[in-house]
Amino acid sequence: MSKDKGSDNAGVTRRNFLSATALAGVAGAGIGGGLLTGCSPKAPEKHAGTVGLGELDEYYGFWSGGHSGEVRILGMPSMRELMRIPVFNIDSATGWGITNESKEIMAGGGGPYMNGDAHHPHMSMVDGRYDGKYVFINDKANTRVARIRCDIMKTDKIISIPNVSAVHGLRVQKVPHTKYVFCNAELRIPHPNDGRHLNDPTKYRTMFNAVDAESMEVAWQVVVDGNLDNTDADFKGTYACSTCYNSEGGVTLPETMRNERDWAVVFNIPRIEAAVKAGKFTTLGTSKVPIVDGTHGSDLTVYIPVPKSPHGLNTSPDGKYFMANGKLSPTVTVISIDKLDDWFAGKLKDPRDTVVAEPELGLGPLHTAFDHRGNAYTTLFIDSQIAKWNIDDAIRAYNGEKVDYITQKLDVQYQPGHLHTSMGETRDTDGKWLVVLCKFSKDRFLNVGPLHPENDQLIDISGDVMKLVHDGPTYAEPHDCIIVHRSKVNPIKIWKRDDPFFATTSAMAKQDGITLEKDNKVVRHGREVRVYMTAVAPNFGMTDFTVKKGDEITVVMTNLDTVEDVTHGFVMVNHGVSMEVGPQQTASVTFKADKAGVQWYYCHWFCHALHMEMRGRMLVEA
Ligand code: CUK
Ligand code: CUA
Repeated sequence: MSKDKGSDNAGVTRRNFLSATALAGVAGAGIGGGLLTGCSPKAPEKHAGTVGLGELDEYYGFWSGGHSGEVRILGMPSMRELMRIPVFNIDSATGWGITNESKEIMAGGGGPYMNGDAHHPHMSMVDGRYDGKYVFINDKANTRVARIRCDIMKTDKIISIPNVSAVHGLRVQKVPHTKYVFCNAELRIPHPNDGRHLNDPTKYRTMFNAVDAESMEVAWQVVVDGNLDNTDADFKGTYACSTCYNSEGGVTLPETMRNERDWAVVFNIPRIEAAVKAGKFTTLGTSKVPIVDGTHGSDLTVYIPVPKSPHGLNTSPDGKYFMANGKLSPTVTVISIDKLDDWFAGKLKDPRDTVVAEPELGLGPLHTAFDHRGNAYTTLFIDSQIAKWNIDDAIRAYNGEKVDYITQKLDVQYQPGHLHTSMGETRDTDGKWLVVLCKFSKDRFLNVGPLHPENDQLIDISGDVMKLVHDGPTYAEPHDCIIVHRSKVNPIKIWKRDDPFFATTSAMAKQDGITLEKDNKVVRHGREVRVYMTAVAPNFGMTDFTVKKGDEITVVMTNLDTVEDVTHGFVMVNHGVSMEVGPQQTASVTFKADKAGVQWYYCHWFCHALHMEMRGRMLVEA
């Protein structure tokens, strides 16, 4: 699969386009033309030992950007960064957080916030397999969940989750399809949080949340005991399971560390849905979201005691087990999903009867990943190692047999958090690649000052032993990633004119009697001035327009180019304004004309040999 040469796009490439247009007659064509045409590939060299120059990767990697607030797309296994998708952050290049279209999406999540803390990117599924439609991601910093449309690779929805504080663990429902996005609110807050309670921990609660994946509305919330950490769903559509620490119900660190055991909490989805349907719920404050009680004694949940402060929660792709990673205990607790059926049918006395193994792996187990051969791979944060172990052997050992379930320990550099195998959270797990997201790089790279990069390492797991093959420095902080076969993802290359991404702007133009695909006009509504402009390389449809000082200007730009990769930009100098306008896209930005005189605007996205000349003037009359 990774043998393709160059681009697999039929039709016009950027290079043909340039040679076919205005290059003739451009003095010094070497400036623009040379830049774009002078890169003739040499004989393929191996990149990361895996993918040759000009060859396409076999997988898309979707990487969380942690507290940078973004999502990144990497080509796998080369680990080349292909794109950044701004989500919760402000982005100068694309104008995310600056354009009207992105502001409308960001407003859905409350705020305005300039930051985010993205941890867990997960793709929507049908029958336990990626469907290529959406990637969802949490924002721990501002209690939000965002959705990325994978056809355009842009964020299209951001919502804030009511009644809770700090959304952390996030996973999708896998079967029958992603109806819900499950997310854990981590920090406990008083219910109601009205300023009366600080030091009464009995008033503190957090909740497990289900978001409708299509409408992006919160479907329901479940009150729990303790603090929720990570979560995952089964392959039946019946259960989700979350790690849950602070069984003590404390609010300070010493208080939350007292107990030897905390829990894995299992949520019975059909029972929760039935309770909501039957009206057995409450609401909080102004929110209308149904809240059901899942605390101890509820028949909607079961609290399975697991060793001290568990962290990662992973479902094995054979659908048999939930695994709670011990963090402060050297163990991973393996919970049988079949036995959960027995528990909810009233056939078991003790929630611990659902546990079928508890292998001891090393210090600081945080997360576990899987291949299709019955192996599990667990990060050991404190030991800086990956433990590869056999699930069936661990079960036999738990039943008293003398078996060595650990087959290999591999040093990684250093302190790994999440790890992920290719297709590893789906039925299509293929056991080829393992990526380990290490929190510290220490001495692995050139010194770049006190702030070090992190280190995402690539491990070949196709053979009997794990082999480390690549170091990948990363910027803060890829907690988690998914590795999706490229056959599952199929983005468009040129925008569709009726894309809902800019529907609000199109509707505004229509009201103004504007045809975006051809008009270059200024429409004034009092002090509100709308400047409708087209762009075709290397020209803006309007090279000057006149407004009055104090006017509020909205520039609406439509890129009429139909050539792949010809993106224009718009920067109004000294106005803090920039935006990306892709082929056939409309984008808009609003700003105040608060400086009299000639104000230049220019295209900041390299589009043509005459890109530097693509500019115009706004005259602001005093
Ligand atoms: S968490 Cu960061 S290493 Cu947010 Cu999934 Cu475990
Ligand atoms: Cu248009 Cu650069």
